[in-house]
Amino acid sequence: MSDKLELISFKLCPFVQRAVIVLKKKAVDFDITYIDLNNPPEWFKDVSPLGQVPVLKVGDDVLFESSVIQEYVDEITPPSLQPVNPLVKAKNRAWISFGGDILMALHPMVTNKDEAVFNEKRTFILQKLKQLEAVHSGDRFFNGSDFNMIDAAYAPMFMRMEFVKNLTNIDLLADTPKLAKWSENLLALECVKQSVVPELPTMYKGMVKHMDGHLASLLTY
Ligand SMILES: N[C@@H](CCC(=O)N[C@@H](CS)C(=O)NCC(=O)O)C(=O)O
Repeated sequence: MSDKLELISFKLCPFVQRAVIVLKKKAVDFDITYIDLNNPPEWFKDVSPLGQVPVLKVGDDVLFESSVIQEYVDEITPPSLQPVNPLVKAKNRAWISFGGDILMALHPMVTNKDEAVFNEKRTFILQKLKQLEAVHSGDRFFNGSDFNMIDAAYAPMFMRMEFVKNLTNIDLLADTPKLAKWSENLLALECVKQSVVPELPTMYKGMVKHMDGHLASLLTY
C-alpha cells in the first residue's frame, strides 16, 4: 500500500466505527481526522459527496459509504473477512444493510422529544431484532465461529444498545438471547474496544442529555 489511508471521522458516528473496526482488525496503519459534524470545516464539503462521515482518503481519491470503505480495506489486506461462499456473502451484505436501518432508527429513539416517536422507533427496532435473531447462527459470531465483515458492521449498534441499557435500564436485547450473546462476544474484542475514543460513553450520555429527548427523561444515572 503506497499512500497512508486517512479516515475522516466524527467521534459519535457508528458508521465510522464500522470502518475503524475493519482497519483495526486488519492492523492497518491509518490516520484519523476528527471533525465536528455540527460545525463541519469548510474543506469537508469539498471532500464528502454526501456531507457525511465516514470518508476514506486514499491518496487523491475519496471513498464514502461505510460498507464500501469496509470492503475496500478488506480487499487490500487479505485474507478477507468475507465468507467464501458467494451466497452467504451476498446474504451477509443484505443483513448489513438491514443493520444500517436499525442504527438509523436508534438515533431518533434516543434523541426525539416525542414519546410516541420513541415508542414507534423502539417497536420497529425490537421487530427488526427478532428477524435478525431468526437468521443468526447461534454460534460465537453471526455465521459461526469466524469473525466476518457482518460482525464488524453490527458491533457499533450493539455498543450503543449497551450504552442505552447502562443509562436507562432499557434492554433492547432482552428478548433475543442469541443477539445478546453475540453482542457480548463482539464488545469483548480488542478491535471493537479500540475502535472508539475512550470518552465515548461519557460523550454518548452528554449527547442524550443535550438532545433532551424522551429517553433523557428515563436516565437512571
Ligand atoms: N450510509 C452511510 C451513513 C453515514 C451517516 O449517516 N453518517 C452520519 C453520522 S453518523 C452523518 O454523516 N450525518 C451527517 C449528515 O447526514 O448530514 C454510511 O453507511 O456511511
